[in-house]
Amino acid sequence: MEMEEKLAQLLAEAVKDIDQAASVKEIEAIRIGYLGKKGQLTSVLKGMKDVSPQDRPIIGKKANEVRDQVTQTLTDKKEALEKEALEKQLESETIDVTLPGRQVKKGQTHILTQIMEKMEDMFLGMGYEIVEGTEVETDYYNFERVNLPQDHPARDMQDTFYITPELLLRTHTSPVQARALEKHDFSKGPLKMISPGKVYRRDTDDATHSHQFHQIEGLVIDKHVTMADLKGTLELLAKKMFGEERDIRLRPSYFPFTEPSVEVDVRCFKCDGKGCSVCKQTGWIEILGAGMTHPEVLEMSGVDSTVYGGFAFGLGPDRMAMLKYGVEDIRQFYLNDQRFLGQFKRKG
Ligand code: FA5
Repeated sequence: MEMEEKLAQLLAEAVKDIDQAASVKEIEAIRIGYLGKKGQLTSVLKGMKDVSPQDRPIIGKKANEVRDQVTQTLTDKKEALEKEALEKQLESETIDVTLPGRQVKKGQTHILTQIMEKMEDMFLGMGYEIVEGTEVETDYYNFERVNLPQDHPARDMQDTFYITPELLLRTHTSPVQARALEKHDFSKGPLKMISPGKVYRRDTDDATHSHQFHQIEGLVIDKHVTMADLKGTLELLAKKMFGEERDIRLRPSYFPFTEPSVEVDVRCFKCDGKGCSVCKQTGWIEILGAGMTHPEVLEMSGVDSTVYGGFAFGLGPDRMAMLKYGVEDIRQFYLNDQRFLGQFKRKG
């Protein structure tokens, strides 16, 4: 029977084609080629009209079987191909959960920022406000307004990076005093401020000197401020930063913008006062300069020095961090070596 043979042949060819198919896309093309409207099965079935009526049901049944078989073979192959593709993909994306994870390196606040924030918190708690200054300053504010006129010999105390004859990198945070004083309205109450920031000097770098370092300026101006207030404030600060047991000393000094002036030293952490290379054999490390504000500084800012007075200080947070954490060389703070900086993780 010719029709039956054609159907059997079609089935055999279809199975062979399906077997050779390498992708789901090819499977779809084969399905259309055999079972689609214009497909091979349809064209074979066109021959039904020539089949005798009694054979038609048999051929019809056979044609349905062929359709079902081709469909089933297509479905099986498609599933097999899909499974294969999925396995390939899974294999390429396999995660080895036994591999040790890559450590994520977390940064931390720089130790100098930490120590400055600690001091800021302390002063904010005592009612001080924080005033910002700029690192590029005028000669006028950096020197003249803190009682250091041109050619004053004390200018040599701070070797300066000049940008132009009038502009410089500030050598200390003291110019912020003058800027705050001239802005402050004393009819509204006293001035109590601190100003943290970077300063620059043409110092030769060594264990305790850096050409760029930090200062925190402090200024308190009111009607009845005394040297005892300054001493109490500095002692409180030193005890808070270094603990009760670390010795400090106040030593008479000279600054053109304060009279009288003092410097505060803390006993060397390395040699405990015996003298070593860190403290340059003195047994002490200087951490700040301070004094009672010179009347001239107040007058230049338009403040009546017969009514108002007070104290000022300039802290060196770099030196304080050295003392607090036993860092033997100030330059360590500026090398950006994570092995060093990573030791100072802020707690809480
Ligand atoms: C001053 O700069 C004054 N303006 C401080 C001051 C302010 C006095 C207000 C009175 C009233 P001096 O040069 O001593 O002072 O510096 C103050 C502190 O900065 C020093 O005690 C020290 O801790 C720190 N310091 C000074 N030079 C360096 C440096 N090259 N490297 C690191 N720290 C330094």
